[in-house]
Amino acid sequence: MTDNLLLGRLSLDAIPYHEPILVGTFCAVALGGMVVLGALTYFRLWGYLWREWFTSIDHKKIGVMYIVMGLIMLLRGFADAVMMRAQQALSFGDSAGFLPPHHYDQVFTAHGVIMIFFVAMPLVTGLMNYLVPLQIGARDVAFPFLNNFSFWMTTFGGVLVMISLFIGEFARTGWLAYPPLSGILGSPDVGVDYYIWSLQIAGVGTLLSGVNLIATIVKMRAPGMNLMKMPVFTWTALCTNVLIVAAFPVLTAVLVLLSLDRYVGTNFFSNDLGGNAMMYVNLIWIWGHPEVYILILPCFGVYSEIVSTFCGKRLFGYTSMVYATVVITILSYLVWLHHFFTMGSGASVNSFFGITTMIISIPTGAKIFNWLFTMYRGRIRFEVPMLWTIGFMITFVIGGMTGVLLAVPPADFVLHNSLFLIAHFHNVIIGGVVFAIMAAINFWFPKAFGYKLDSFWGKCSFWFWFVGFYFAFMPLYVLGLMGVTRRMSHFEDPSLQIWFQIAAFGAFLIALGIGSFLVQLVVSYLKRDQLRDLSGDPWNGRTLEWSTSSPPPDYNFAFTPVVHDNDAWADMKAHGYQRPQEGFVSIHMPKNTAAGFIIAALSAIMGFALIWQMWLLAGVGFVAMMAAIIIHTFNYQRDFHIPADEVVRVEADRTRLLAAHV
Ligand SMILES: [Cu+2]
Repeated sequence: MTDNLLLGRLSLDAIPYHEPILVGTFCAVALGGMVVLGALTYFRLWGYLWREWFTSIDHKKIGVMYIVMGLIMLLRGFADAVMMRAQQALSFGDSAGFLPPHHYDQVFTAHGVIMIFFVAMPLVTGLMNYLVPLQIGARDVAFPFLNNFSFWMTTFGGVLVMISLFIGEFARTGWLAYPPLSGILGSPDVGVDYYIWSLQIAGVGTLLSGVNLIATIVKMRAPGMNLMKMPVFTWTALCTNVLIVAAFPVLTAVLVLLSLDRYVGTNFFSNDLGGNAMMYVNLIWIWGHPEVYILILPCFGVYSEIVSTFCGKRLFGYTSMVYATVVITILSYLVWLHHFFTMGSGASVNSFFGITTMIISIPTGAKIFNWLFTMYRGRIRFEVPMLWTIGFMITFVIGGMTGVLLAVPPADFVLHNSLFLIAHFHNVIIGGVVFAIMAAINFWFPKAFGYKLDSFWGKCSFWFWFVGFYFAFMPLYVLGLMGVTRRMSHFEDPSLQIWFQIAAFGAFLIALGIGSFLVQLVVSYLKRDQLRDLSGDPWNGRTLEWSTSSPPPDYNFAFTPVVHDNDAWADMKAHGYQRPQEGFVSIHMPKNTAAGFIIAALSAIMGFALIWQMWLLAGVGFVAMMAAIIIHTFNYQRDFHIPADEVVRVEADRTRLLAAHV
C-alpha cells in the first residue's frame, strides 16, 4: 500500500510508451476519437446528444444506447481476438510472433472480460430494455431514473477497462482472475485492480437493471396479460433477470474478498494462513455459470419471436417453452462445478454435477424441437432474421453436443482447459448469443428507427459470420482433442500450425462479417427513404410492440391495450382491431435527468483512484458521489405531462401514415 496520498502508484512509468503496439493503438484511437468529436462539434450535436440521449430516462433510448455501447466494445473485443489468432498462427518454432507473453496474457484476459461484461451483457440488456415495456403494453420500465443510472454504471465500468489500455495495464490472469495468481503476490501491479473496480461498477448497473426489469414485468403488464399470456421473450427476460438478481451479488461479494486480500492483506484466497483459493473458484462459478444462461435465455426468446413471425404460425408448444425456460433457470444454478471437475472434488460430487449438467440439455432440446415444429408446415420467409435463426439452430446444437461431452467427468479430465473447451464455449456463445443479437437487430431495427435494414448486406454479414465461425473454431476442436492447451502464445510442434492458420482465416471471414454489418447500417441509412416502414408492422408481427408506430411515440401507447392472447397483436389483428381516434388524455411521463451520468462518472473517478491508490481522490470521489445522490433525491422534479392535444397530434399522424401505407 503506498502512502503517497495524492498520486498513489500513478507515475509516468504507467504510460506504456515502450510498447509499439499500444502506442500505435493509442494513435489510432486518438485519431478516430478526434474525428468523431470534431464531427459532433461541427454538426452541433452535443446539445442534442446530451438532452435527447445521455440524460434520457426513456427505456427505448436507453436500450439503443446499451446496444451501441455493446457494438463499439465488440470491435475492441474482436480486435483482441484477431491479435490472438494472428499470434497463434505465426508463433511456431523460432518465431516468437509479435505479441510478447505478458502482452498476450493481457489480451486474452481483456478479450474474455470485454466480450462477456461489456459486449454480450449490454447487448442483451439493451434488447430487454427496448422490448419488454413494449411487449407488455407499458409506458416504460418501473424505475426510469434507475434505468439511466444503470446504463451509465455499465458504461463507465467499460471506460475503466479501456483506460487500462493506455494507463498502466490490464490483468494477466484470464477472465475470471483465479487466485493465487490474482492475489497481490501473483499480480502486484494494477491490472487486477482495474479488473475488480471495472466489474464492481458495471455489476451495480447490471444488478439494478435486473431489479428494474423484474418489477416491470411483475407489476406493469397490460390488463388481461397474465403470466401465461406473456410473450416468450418477456418470459425469458423475467427468468434472466431473476438469475441476475440471484447471481450478481455473488460476483460482487467474491471481488470484495479478493480486493481485501489485495488491499489490506487478508487471506481469503491465499495459499497460507487458512486461505483457500478453491473458495474463490467455487464462488466465481456460482456466478459464472448462471451468467452464461443470463446471456442465452433472452436469445432463446428472440428466436421464438422470429420463428413464429417468419413461419406465420403460432409458436409450437408455448407452455412447454415457458416451462423449459423456468427449468433451465433453476438447473443453471446447480451445475457450476463442471467448470473444475479436475480440481479434486471426488467422484460423487463430480457425478452429481455431471448429471445436472447433462439434464440441462433436455429442456434446451425441447426448445429446439418446438422451433422445428413451428417451422414444420409453416410458410417460411427466409428474411435475414430467419437466416440467423436457422444458422443458430445448426451451430448451437453442435455446441450443445460438445457441452454434453464435456459434462462427462472422465472426458473432461482429458479436455479441461484445452482448445476443445475454447471451441465449445465460443460455439454456444457466438452461435447462440451473437447470432441472436444480429437476428434481433435485423428484426426490430425497423421498429426502433422506422426503416428496414438492407437485406443484401445483411445476408453478406450472415454468410461471412456463419462460414467464418466454422473455419475459426472447428480447428480448435481438433487441436483440443490433440491435447493443445488454451492460453498459449507459442508452440513448438510445427504440425499444429496448419490448424491455427485455418482458424486465423476463419477470424478473417468473421471480420468481413462484422464489416458487412457496418456497411449494412450505413447503406440502410443512405437508402432509408426506400426502406421506410410506414405500417409499424413490416414483418406482420405477433406481439404488442408491432402495434405501435415505428419509432414508437415517447409514451409507447396512447391507451393501455387489453390483451387476450400471448400473441396479443396477432389476436387483435385477427379480431379486426380499430385504432382509437378520440378520447385521448394527457400522459404523465418522468423527466430526463443528468444525475445518472454524474453519479456514475463520480463512481468511475473513485474507482480509478482506488486502482492507483490515490487515497485523497478516492475519498473526494466517494463524498462527491454521496452528495450527488442526496441532491438528486431531494431535487429531482420527477414528472411532466404530455398534453392531450400533443397525443392527439401524434396519433393523428399515425392514422395518416397508416392510411398512406394501405
Ligand atoms: Cu458452466
